Amino acid sequence: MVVYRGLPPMNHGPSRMKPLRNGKPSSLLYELPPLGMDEDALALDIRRYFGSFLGRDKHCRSSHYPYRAFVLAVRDRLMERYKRTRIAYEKADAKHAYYLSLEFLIGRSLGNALLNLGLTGPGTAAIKRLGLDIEELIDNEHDAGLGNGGLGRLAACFLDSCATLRLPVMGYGIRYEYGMFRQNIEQGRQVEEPDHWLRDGNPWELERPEHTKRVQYGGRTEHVQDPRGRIFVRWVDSKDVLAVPYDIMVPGFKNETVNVLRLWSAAATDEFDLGEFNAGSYPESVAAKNAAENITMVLYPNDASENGKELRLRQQYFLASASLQDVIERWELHHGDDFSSFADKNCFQLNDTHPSCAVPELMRLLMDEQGLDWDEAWMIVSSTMAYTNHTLLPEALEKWPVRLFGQLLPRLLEIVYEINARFLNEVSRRWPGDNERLARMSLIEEGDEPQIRMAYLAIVGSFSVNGVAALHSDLLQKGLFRDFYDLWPTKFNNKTNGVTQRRWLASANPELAALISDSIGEDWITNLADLKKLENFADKAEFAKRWRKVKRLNKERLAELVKQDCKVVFNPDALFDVQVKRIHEYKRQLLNILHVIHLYARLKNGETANWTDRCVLIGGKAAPGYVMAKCIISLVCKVAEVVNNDPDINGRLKVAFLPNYRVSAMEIIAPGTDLSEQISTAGKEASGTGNMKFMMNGAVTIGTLDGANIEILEEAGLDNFFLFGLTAEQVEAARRNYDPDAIIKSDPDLKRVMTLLESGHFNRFEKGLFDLIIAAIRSPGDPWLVAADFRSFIDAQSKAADAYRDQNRWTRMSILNVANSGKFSTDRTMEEYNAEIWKLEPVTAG
Ligand code: 26Q
Repeated sequence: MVVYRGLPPMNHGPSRMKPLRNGKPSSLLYELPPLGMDEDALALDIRRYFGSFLGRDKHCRSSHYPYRAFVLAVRDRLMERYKRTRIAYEKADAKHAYYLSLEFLIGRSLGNALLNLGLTGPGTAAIKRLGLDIEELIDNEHDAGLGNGGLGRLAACFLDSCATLRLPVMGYGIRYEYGMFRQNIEQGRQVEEPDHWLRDGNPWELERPEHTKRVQYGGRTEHVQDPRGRIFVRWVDSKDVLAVPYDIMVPGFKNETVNVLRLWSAAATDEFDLGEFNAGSYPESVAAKNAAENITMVLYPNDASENGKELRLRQQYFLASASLQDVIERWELHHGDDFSSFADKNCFQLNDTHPSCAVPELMRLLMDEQGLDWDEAWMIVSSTMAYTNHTLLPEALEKWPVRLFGQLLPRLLEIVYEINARFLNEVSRRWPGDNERLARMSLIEEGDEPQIRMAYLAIVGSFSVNGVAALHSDLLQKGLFRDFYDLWPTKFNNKTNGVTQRRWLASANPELAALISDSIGEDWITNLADLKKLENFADKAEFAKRWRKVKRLNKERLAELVKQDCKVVFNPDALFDVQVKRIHEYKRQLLNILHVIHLYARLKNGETANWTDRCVLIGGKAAPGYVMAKCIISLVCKVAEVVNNDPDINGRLKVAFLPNYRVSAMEIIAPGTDLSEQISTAGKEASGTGNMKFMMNGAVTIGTLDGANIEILEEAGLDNFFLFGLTAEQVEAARRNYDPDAIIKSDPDLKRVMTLLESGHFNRFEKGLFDLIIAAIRSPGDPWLVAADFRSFIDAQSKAADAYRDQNRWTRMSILNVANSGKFSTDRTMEEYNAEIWKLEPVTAG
């Protein structure tokens, strides 16, 4: 087979390094005795790293260097396991899955690495012996905020579970220089500050310049014939960018497995600069270099697609192309140009449509670079790609203007057109003459500005399409993707999300974890369903007492955070009522704050019979351009200011907006929460995963029948869940003749809330500040039906307050929530992905 390789060789990093004369490293270089896993060995390594590698001494006053030294000692232990794992995978000739995601919201790594390596005890002791405090060191780590929210955090939990299940799964993502922005609150307004998380270096990553890839942009295609008459396509005159990989190791729980997350960073090519330089424009060449490196500069901070931004498309293609080239490079190492078993050994999971350029890109690589014909290539692509959808909001579906796509990725556009032509052929064979259906299903949406529908591209290119909770998957099949479900019903499936109990219970809530393990053993750490055994303890007074004590401690910890970051004092005896997540109208933080205003009005009116003291915490970031979301943050802040400073309220109600909500904050928040707010308009939240973290930590949910709440309710039972609101079906019906003004008139409580809000009581010095919000609530077109669910929300809240006053009853509910949270482990989720989509064999490493 003739293989065309049109690209000049790379001149980056390793190519400048001198090769070994006989081409092989001495085995003495890489075969090492295993590192000690005890306190002594760790303490010695930490001292050596601190004094020798980092060159610090007694004058070092910062806890940063001891932290660094500790991380390096831990990383060595990850590294040796990573190598053994790789050898085991190679030996087993294991099939691999690749999780392609524009986001991995990792948070901090130290605590998790210690836990999974079984080093928490020895590490804590070693640090103590060196006269330091482990919590203080852990606090030095800047969150790796390479994600917006749910979708990014899910990717991180998935990697933890895959490593724990010994599955050969590798993550591929982008190493953004700037992660999710830091949120400051100034005068009740969100102010964004860039998150330069790599400023102090990232001791967890390892640069791998020898695996650098070249990614093409722009230029044009040439269709040329080889001597045997075969047509080949060359992508020429492109402006290329290098993708340099950085690896982060992902340990499984005490199983000797270490998988890897490979993050790509953009770098300019050398010839690029030289060309410009020889033409006499040195500054332009340096500027061009900058433009190339801009590709991985910053994470887009919106968690609903912001359409049409060229840089975003560059990022998406950058990830897809570099990752696929990387997999193919490894394939060629063992199989040369024989791709006949490629599909048996590889599987790509697309985390939403963001990496869906992978579909046409793999076609291109197989045809243009490897010389396969269309049918061979399509067979491989359509049996290795799987797509996960994470949203039901039609406005959040990604589309790219054909014009932009063609300018940036001319070869990919040709391939997309060909995929579409063949696909529409299939549709018209199935439904002859149904032109409306053809237009509906086409990968190209026609109009003034024709657009590529990326979700459709992903569906057509994949053998599996899944939603992330039962209701969500159901609604995808009945609604958004109905035509595709009619065509290929067996492609569609559900994989209900989860979270990793290692981070979200064992590590975030060590006291509760210890109490649980004390009662039912430690199996739950890798088999969460085991928590069911806690049901036997729900009515044991002694156990309940210990449970309450742990919750109390965690509430004190949370109160400390709130005091530090919000300057508001929370009383740990009060009901801690928490809603933390991205700020979105569909998530209805607004409904939450209306309830707060209702409570405030009650107190002001002396309606304090059966009162329950309550502390309400709301946190989350708004996309910088999302005006309404920012307005909602302001409302929370202003209501907090009024309520907290009103002497009539006297501490019986407290409200705080927590700035800069992030993974490491949730690790303190979830354990200290009593009531978990999951109050989205039914049919809008695909799954939710915060809901699971709260449940696992003994919070009771107040929620709608939306996303995974439905499954949480199924597991916990109606007695242990505060249910309210319209169902997804009722929401659709209610929209048709929705009259919020009538609802407000007929409900005295809602009327009173609206009167307070409209009187300007919360914005006395900024008239009109909340007009947008008031108009939204009163609009017959309000898609989120805030007024419609107000009454049932208030009633459910009042039931929650009553339940909390009976501390025995509440503790029982809390225990039963944890006992029934077993389903919501990503271990279960990953087992389902593997059994039904990836079909990998677990491999024992070490
Ligand atoms: C797309 C294009 C351009 C710019 C940004 C984006 C973009 C980025 C992030 C679009 C969407 C996201 C993130 C979506 C997300 O986090 N969805 C959540 O996924 C969770 C995990 O499945 C679910 O639990 C949540 O219900 C869902 O909202």
